[in-house]
Amino acid sequence: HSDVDVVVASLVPAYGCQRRTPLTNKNCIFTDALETLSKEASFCGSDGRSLAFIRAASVLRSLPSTLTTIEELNRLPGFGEHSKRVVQEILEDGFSAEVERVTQKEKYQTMKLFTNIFGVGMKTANRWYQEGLRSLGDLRNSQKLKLSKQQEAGLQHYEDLNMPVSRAEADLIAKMVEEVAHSFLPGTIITLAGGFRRGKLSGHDVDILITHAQEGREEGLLSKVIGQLQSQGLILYHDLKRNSYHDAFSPDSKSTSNMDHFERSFSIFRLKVASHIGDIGARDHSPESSKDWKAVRVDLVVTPISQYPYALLGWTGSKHFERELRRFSCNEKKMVLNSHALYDTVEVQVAISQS
Ligand code: DGT
Ligand code: MG
Repeated sequence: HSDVDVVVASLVPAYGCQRRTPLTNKNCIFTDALETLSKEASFCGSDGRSLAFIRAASVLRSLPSTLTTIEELNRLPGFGEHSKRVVQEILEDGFSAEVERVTQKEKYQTMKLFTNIFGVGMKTANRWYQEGLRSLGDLRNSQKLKLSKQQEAGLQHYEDLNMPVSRAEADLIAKMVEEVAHSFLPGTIITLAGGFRRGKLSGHDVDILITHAQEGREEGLLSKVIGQLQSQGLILYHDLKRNSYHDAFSPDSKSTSNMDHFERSFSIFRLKVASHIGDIGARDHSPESSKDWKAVRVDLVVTPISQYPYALLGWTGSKHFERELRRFSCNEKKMVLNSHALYDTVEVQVAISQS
């Protein structure tokens, strides 16, 4: 590397959380390809390989302009041989033959279809694939398949849930939740987190944080809010998880999960949308075309105000930004960051050894 290369490389910091990333990705052609390979790797159970492709894609997302030469690529951090080869292929031919091959694979297509169902993870999708199931129709018609309530809802609302949620729809849902929450507890603070908080114009779900300035007042609120929305016919599915913070941090806890421990509802809202009358679909008189609602995935997360800053940071995303922030905290600062707290591991060790 020349001195110039070293200077340019230092402009793109190694940790994803140290980089500014523009809202519009100028390098989709490369990042789409890398993300396909990342998915394919995760479908094969290779999480390390999957992450390597995500890392490379994240570096390209942060660039202010489209990559045009191999020399520029060589100056970027975070690229393994495989990712480099894929980008090089696209620079030369306009596409990657390897990626094309992957997207044609039956297993890739099926796993992608199945893991896009709410409630279906990699393991379940893979089991269904091994059992010979290939389509949503196969799942819907299978006699012996035992679906969880969540998967049933996911399958039932598959089309809606795989349509992007607009910012206007997300605002509407946040407002609905706020109104109901205020009717039970004035002063409740409702915050739209996730991709929308990062300025994205659309997303796959709506992430909402709920807190109150007075610690403890938020307890018990969520089930009342859900109950009220349910009685108004606005909830198609919901699964309430109670707060497990104290269980997780008790000395006999076996929890090693990265998930947080807030009280939370995984739900599907029934959102009223403008009627389709007047558009092309109106000529078709099937019941679907006159449907004036849309199923939308909503996550409601309740946090005590003392943990709210960490919850807000943890729920704003992106997933990769969060992963990098935690890696940075651990490696560079010797601190642990999660959605509940930030603490110094050295001090904790000292405290434990003194106690
Ligand atoms: P989207 O919804 O696809 O447009 O994009 P995002 O960025 O809103 O992604 P999403 O909704 O999957 O997650 C938002 C953020 O919330 C993400 O950075 C990670 C965090 N998050 C989501 N689920 C969990 C969870 O179960 N536990 C923890 N700790 N964080 C989560
Ligand atoms: Mg989201």
